[in-house]
Amino acid sequence: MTATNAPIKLTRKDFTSGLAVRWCPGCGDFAILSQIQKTLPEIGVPRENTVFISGIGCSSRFPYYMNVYGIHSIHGRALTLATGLKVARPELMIWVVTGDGDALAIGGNHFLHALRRNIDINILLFNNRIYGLTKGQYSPTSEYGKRTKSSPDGSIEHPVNPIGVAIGAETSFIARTVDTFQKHLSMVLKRAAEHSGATLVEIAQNCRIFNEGAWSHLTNPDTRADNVLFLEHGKPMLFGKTMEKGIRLNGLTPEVVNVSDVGEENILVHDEKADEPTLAYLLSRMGPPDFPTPVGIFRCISKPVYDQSLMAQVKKAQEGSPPDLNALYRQSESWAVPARNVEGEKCPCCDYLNLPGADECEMCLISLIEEERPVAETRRLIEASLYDDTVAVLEPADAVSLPETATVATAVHTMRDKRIGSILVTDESGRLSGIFTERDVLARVVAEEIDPESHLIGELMTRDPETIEPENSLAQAFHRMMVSDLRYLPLVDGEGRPVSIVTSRDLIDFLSARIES
Ligand SMILES: Cc1ncc(C[n+]2csc(CCOP(=O)(O)OP(=O)(O)O)c2C)c(N)n1
Ligand code: SF4
Repeated sequence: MTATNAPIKLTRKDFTSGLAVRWCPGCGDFAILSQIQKTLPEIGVPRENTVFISGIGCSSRFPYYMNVYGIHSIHGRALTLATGLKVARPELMIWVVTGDGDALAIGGNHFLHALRRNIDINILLFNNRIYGLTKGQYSPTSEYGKRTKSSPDGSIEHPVNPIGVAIGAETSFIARTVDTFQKHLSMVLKRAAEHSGATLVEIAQNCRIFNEGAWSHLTNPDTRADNVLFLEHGKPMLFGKTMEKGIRLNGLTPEVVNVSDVGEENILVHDEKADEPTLAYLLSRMGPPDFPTPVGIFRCISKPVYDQSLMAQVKKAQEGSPPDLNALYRQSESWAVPARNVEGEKCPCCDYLNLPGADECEMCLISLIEEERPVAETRRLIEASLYDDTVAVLEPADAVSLPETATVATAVHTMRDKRIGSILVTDESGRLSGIFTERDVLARVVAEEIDPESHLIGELMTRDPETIEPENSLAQAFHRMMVSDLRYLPLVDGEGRPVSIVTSRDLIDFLSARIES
């Protein structure tokens, strides 16, 4: 809780930014926004001490609509900003607005740690069980088998239960409410605001467009009484139109019973302050089809708050005598790094000056052992050549080119007669427009049974192939061929006209000649 009282009475309007709200008509986010704006004046923290921080998603647009400080941050990271801000400015009341994707997929790690650390922030998890902003992919809370754009055959992932995760992280305040349960939502918000430590409020939110009806069992007026269990501290867990049903514990298994059959004294009584989270966990697992879905405060316990403990440690450290940093640096775990000097091992390959006695170059990892020097020297020469020499040293064969209008038959005959594996293809201005290789002959002409006399190479060639220019280095030629898995690399002049062709054979011959010499 942040204990600063507002000097003047604020209203909902004071918390409304006036920016046009960009959610789809009927989106559950509207109801939540409206209720938060109505409830904040009752919570009574001044606007200048209130901050809303969000990640990315439809729900994360929330800070724009609030007339308080706000940060629309990056995907999954709202909790990291909130943590930093709370530690730096403990007097602020921080609300984090996050979606089920934002908090539980990309931000799952931060979610867990913010909760377990018990940082005094309030996390509002808008759970619509879908990625809304990115147009309807399944999320970590989508049900098994859910068909979406990213799971067309049905999701094969088991959904995560945010309340269960929060219990596992020993969260000190955990609640669930529903976007359209206005009074309930307001009550839960106030309780969260009062609480000292991390609070998680899961809000069942309807995404009108991509997951309409995900929570209709809770909101449909005809079925709601049978499907919702309102948790109240110290009260029996009753539900149904006339509160005729209840939850009883049979060993460690909850069951739905008729109150008239078992008597109200046998109905489980809710205890949000229980030391043991076991019952809260059992509740978190309840839901359709066998159980009503509990809403309300699952857990509200007291435990040390991270930011307060941290501040106490900082204060204590500041009160003590100033630390001797020099002594800290020089305690037994420190060691001296000898200065590099001419007696170090100079790498024959890259010239890096290694520490004396090094077996291997720290920079290029080549062996520095005497007997292995010739290998290192060869490698150095080859590397130097790759970077210093241009492709001209390969003396590549002159380009054999044909116009796009030549037939496939002509190209194949030319390749056979000249014993070459590729033809460079030119457009009407004589510039390189494509390449036709033996691979095209096999994969297109032979495999697809194309008539070579009636088809032109312009139809079958690879258009706009990767090229190289005479002044480019051998290393560039190697790189391009490797990355694009090429065996032929046309060499073109400054105008884009074919000059010659570099083949993988040329490069292999060059390398082997260098190694031999
Ligand atoms: C690093 C990164 N990855 C992915 C995205 C795409 N992206 C934006 S919002 C979102 C999920 C939104 O879903 P949710 O958090 O449930 O919010 P909703 O839109 O449903 O309110 C994704 C995957 C992104 N913006 N940034
Ligand atoms: S896509 Fe869904 S969650 Fe997003 S604004 Fe529209 S209805 Fe709301």
